[in-house]
Amino acid sequence: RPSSSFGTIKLAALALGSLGRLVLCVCVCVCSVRSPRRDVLTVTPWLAPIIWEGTFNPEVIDRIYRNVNLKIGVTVFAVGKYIRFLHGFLETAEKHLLQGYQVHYYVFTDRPSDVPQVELVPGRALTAIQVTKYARWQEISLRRMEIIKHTIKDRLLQEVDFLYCLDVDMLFHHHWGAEVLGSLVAAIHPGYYKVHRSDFPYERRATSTAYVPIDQGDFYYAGAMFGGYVENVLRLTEACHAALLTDKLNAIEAAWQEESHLNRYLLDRKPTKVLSPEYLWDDTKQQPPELKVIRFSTVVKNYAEVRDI
Ligand SMILES: [Mn+2]
Repeated sequence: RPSSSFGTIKLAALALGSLGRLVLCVCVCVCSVRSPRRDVLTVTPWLAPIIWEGTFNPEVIDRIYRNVNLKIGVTVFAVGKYIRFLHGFLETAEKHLLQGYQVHYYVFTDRPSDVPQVELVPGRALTAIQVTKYARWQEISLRRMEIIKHTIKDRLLQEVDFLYCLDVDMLFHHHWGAEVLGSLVAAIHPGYYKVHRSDFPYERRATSTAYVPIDQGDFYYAGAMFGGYVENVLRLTEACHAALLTDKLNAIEAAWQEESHLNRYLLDRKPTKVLSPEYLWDDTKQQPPELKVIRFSTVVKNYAEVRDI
């Protein structure tokens, strides 16, 4: 409790003269690190930080990461009607996503010529990569892991240090910075951060490779964001793609497709950093008091209309 005892120690230090000033100096150094949030969980049982507003100092973080020439890749899928979300995504990303860092967007789309012209901050780049449009949105979801995996092997291992795979039907509203950088990073799904794990929408059929028994699970992670070192994202996408293929051969589709497989994978390979729902919110939900900021959230849309590609 550094802050509560601080006043007493300060008085004692004044009374003690020069020795006291030394004590005071040590105390101030200790006091400059404040207790993190008490109203939310800020560390996982395996000691990975859970990132909430108030748990980090962006200036300290930038001093660590800014001058080491990091290259950060961001993938989005803008297939079929989802291309309409790309402009808002990019425009808000240029204001809030990893400002001051070298970010390279990789946009997977069936119509590269429709990728909007958004002015990028110097040092940032965008590459459109042609992909096939499939009839069902579930199929696109199934293909994402495969496409990311191939793209990492083809070029991203050479081009980026970190890779973050995001949904495109989202907008940035607030700082989404270098505090997200980590070895293997996932975000808690905004719908399930207060829910008991037995109520998580994991795949519950043992015949699926995404199966999670009712008494297991840490968090329910959102499929709309995963990232980390590019090598770790390669391992993740390889494992999820293999699991998706096995399920396909067995004619079973996990409850939430790639999100189910991502959750299964992260049960065995714990993320080294977990993002709170500030980093991935759902605008159809009311903002609860513990959510001090909404950094990135879904665009409210008509799912039936937009998924009918
Ligand atoms: Mn989405």
